[in-house]
Amino acid sequence: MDGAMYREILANNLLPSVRALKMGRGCVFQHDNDPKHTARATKEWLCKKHLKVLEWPSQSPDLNPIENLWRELKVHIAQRQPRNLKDLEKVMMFLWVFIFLPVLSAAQRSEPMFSAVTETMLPPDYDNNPTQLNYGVAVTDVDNDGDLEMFVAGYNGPNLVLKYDKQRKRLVNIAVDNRSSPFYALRDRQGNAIGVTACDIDGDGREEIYVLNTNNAFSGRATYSDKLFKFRNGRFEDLLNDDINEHRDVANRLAGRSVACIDRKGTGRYAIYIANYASGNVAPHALIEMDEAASDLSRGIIALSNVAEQAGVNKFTGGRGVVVGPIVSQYLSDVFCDNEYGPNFLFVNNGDGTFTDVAQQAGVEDPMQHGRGVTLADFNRDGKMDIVYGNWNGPHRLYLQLGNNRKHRFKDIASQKFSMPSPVRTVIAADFDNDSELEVFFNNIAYRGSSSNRLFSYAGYLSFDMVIEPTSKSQRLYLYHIKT
Ligand SMILES: [Ca+2]
Ligand SMILES: [Ca+2]
Ligand SMILES: [Ca+2]
Ligand SMILES: [Ca+2]
Repeated sequence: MDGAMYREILANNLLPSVRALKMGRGCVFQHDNDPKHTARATKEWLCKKHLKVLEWPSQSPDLNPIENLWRELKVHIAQRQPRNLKDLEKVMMFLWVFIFLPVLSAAQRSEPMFSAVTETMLPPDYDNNPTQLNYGVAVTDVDNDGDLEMFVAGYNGPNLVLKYDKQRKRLVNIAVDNRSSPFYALRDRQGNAIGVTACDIDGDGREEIYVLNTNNAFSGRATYSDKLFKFRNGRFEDLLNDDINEHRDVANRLAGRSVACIDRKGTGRYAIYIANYASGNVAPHALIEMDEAASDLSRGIIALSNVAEQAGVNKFTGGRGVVVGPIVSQYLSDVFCDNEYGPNFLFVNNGDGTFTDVAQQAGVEDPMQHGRGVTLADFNRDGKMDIVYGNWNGPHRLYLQLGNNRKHRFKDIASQKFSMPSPVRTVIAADFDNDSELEVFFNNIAYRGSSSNRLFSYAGYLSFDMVIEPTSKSQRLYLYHIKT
């Protein structure tokens, strides 16, 4: 091709394109410093047609990414040496489908999905992001201003309440170390919290906060009670510490691992499900809720009861994970627990707030494995809730629900890669990248060496994983922003 031919191409294609696309006089034309582009005749022609040209640095490499693809194409075609036009077409089609499409989609995926924003949004410091072990988070409107905060369960330090400060564009801890703060009680340094959940237990429209404490006991009896915080008298106070509840001996002084809220009767008043870790016949699973008959809301008296026995969930096991939702029920909530040293529970709501364990019939007992993080989602969008959880250094599970209303059945469809054992803790299912397919995030901990977190896509099948970042023993909170 020479300059004249190039100008002919521009005349036949560029001007009609500018007109067809209604780009007008503001448009800027881009080409590189190839001699036929920079020839005086070409420059004059572009000037005469009033076309602005993007200035291009001399000796600069091609900046248009498509050029890389053209180069690859040339190399591959040269290797295959097509002898005629039909041959060339065949080679091009082959290259496009088997070489370039996979490369392009891989290139899109290799672009990190997350960016770290800890340094700007939650810089480590003593008050807001202290160096400590944190063991869980609940999202709730702690200060009742209509925006959500993050309540972080501090294990060897205070609990934190992280609120987004719009002026400073960062998260700040509003549970400050000051006795006059309405949030002071929430810090509860001595609790060694290992879990937290928030829901409205008395039906007044504001959520209470339940903190599961260990005080260094990991099975059986604990020396320090859990706390159930309600905003009352201008500050958060522990309901379990009220005289009436002390007399009823309702406080959970047992070692547990997970908590969840459940509106077991569909009344809008929630109960707290506590997955305790039994030692022999001490510490069955517990279910704490307001005893309406014994309470007097107008006088601020909230009597609590442990109703686990009457609800049929007071089982002894190594409780680890618990998740609540309409798993097999239409509207009411069921409960799934993945346990350690024992079969899992799938408590189906009998319709009256009592439960029957159907884990064995449903095929989700998994009795030889030790469950950890668990979550619910409808992965295949068939309207039936599916269950995904991690087993400690054992195969991870993705149970798709198959059964009908009369017979509950689940099938583990985890691929080899997905199920690969790891020292897993938390499992999250969400559409992280907004492509309307769910991803599953496995948070692994450093255990006898480092271990990467993993993120799996669910696109009809589970196949590729993506290393986010190896985690070491956590020392402060890290915050990631999902790129959009
Ligand atoms: Ca708030
Ligand atoms: Ca409430
Ligand atoms: Ca499903
Ligand atoms: Ca997605």
